[in-house]
Amino acid sequence: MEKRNIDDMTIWEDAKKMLAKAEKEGIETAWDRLEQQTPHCKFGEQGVCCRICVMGPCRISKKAPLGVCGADKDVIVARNFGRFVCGGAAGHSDHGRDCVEALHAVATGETKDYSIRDEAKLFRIAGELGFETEGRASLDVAKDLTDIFFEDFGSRKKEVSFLCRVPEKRKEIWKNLGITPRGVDREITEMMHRTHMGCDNDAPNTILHSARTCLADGWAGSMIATEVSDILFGTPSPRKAKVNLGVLKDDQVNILVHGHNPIVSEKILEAVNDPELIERAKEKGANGINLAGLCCTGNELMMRQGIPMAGNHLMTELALVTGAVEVIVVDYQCIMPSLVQVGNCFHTKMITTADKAKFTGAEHVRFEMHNGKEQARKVVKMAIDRFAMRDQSRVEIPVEPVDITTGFSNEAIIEALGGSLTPLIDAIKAGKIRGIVGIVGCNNPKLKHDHCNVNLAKELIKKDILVLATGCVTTALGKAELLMPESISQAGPGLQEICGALGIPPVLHVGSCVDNARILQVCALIANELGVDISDLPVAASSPEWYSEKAAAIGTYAFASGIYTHLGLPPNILGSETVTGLAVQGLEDLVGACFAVEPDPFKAAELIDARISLKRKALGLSE
Ligand code: SF4
Ligand code: MSK
Repeated sequence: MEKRNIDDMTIWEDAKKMLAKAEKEGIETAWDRLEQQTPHCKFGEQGVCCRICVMGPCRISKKAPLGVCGADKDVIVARNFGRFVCGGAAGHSDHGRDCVEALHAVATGETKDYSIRDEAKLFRIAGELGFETEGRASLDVAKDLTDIFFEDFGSRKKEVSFLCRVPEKRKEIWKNLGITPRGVDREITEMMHRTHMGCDNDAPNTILHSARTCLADGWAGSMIATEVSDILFGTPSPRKAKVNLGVLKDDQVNILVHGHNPIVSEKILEAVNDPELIERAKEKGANGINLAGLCCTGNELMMRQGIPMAGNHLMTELALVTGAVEVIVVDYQCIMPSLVQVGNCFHTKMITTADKAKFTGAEHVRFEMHNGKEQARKVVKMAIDRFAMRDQSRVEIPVEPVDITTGFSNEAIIEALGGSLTPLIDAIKAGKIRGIVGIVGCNNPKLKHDHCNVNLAKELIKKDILVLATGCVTTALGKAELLMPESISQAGPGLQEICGALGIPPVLHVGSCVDNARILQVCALIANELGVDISDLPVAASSPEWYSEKAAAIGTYAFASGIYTHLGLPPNILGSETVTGLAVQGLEDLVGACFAVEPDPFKAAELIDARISLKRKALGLSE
């Protein structure tokens, strides 16, 4: 691969300045390593390399069309895709289980470090799942709720609990196809079983179970993660925050939190506000302690507490290149191992907190339910002590931060609408809001950083399409100032009128990766209100710059739920016409939606727009 010009690598000023600094100081980044890895292995890219037994590895070509066992390219591609999305479903869902364990520890008195911050939501969800709450103590209800959620991970149920939210028509489709999600661990285990040598050797059958596994993620693992996080840490409501590398402070102790689960970062937040620790920082010559987020841990803290966001996936290394970060505290998922090395180029210490996500070279401070507060104080003290090691002459904070609005949980959206979704549905019917699109996911150095994320959102709002953002897309859209009410001037006239009247931006930040479950729920609520299926709605999903197994799992549960899903890059399935055909067309006949792949954000906007027009017409709605 030819060396790329910095201007072709990213659209952001802060990223460009830090890339230039990294180059000058000889610090390697993901872009450099991509160059070293390019061209990628064609067999891997096409998905036709099989490594699941030691008669192989086998790679399929014209000369060798079958693996040693006789598996063809369709079987191998389907198995690889199944295991790929299974990894993503496992990631989200194991995060969900950690949240349930935290709530259980609170309910049983095992910990006093955490508590229930949104009791009303606890009771509301308990009621929704059909058990008695009248006159009961909240800890009692929480204990029962966790028992139900633990069962959602197991194999004793015929369907996961939140299927009560799914429109009847959709449930019928899943039942007829045999893909109703039963239990998170059950579907994940079965996916691994099916893809063992000598089991599921029928590509469409394997793909259908991939859908079932991901539905267990979307409607159980992720949904449970979101709802329990709200119960424990509070349901997000609109608030202001700041974004980009300018949120770092050159005169303060800077602590970054990175990963996905708020269980660690919420305790770090408490510790940085501890007057005793602030005093200690001042004694060491700092003007205070500054906490900022990265990726989805950043989203969780920003949504609920307004903590500033330093950057998204491709900004994580560059945040350390500022030279201003004392410690980076991580939980799990999307954390590049290279952060240890980049940190070592400065005084920055990486601290891991979860036994399931240790990094060689990082310091491990194990967070458990009973010691969250104590461990957080320890981490903050370590950061303060490192402030003296900072070489101020190497510090460069490249830009001023940008304002954003965050906190649009479903509850907050309904409140902004005056108590129900009716005004939103009326606006959709009247064509003022022509449709809704969730833009979600990551960055990928194969694509110009945030170019697709930002331009797709801009194009869609111009077409009167409301955008809901989660994950790393949020930071991109925040930096582009699309998350401020003032950005309605960039929206079409209908969206301008509605968002203007409500005082909300045309792009709403609804959360982190697991919070895509909030989007599923909104779609289900609208479909139920209209008495139709989710696949009948003028809605779509998009992950323009995705990279991860989790993003593929999200895309898969989105289309299996009936939501047309755009991807900026294809998954590694192109080696099988059967699997590719299913993904981009065949599944449409089965589940009423499919994937569309288009790297150009302007063309992608046209595709999504055409889909929304089609759905509006079918519902008898005017344009
Ligand atoms: Fe090769 Fe079949 Fe083994 Fe895969 S399962 S490595 S195709 S022999
Ligand atoms: S962190 S999965 S890079 S959105 Fe959720 Fe960002 Fe994608 Fe990770």
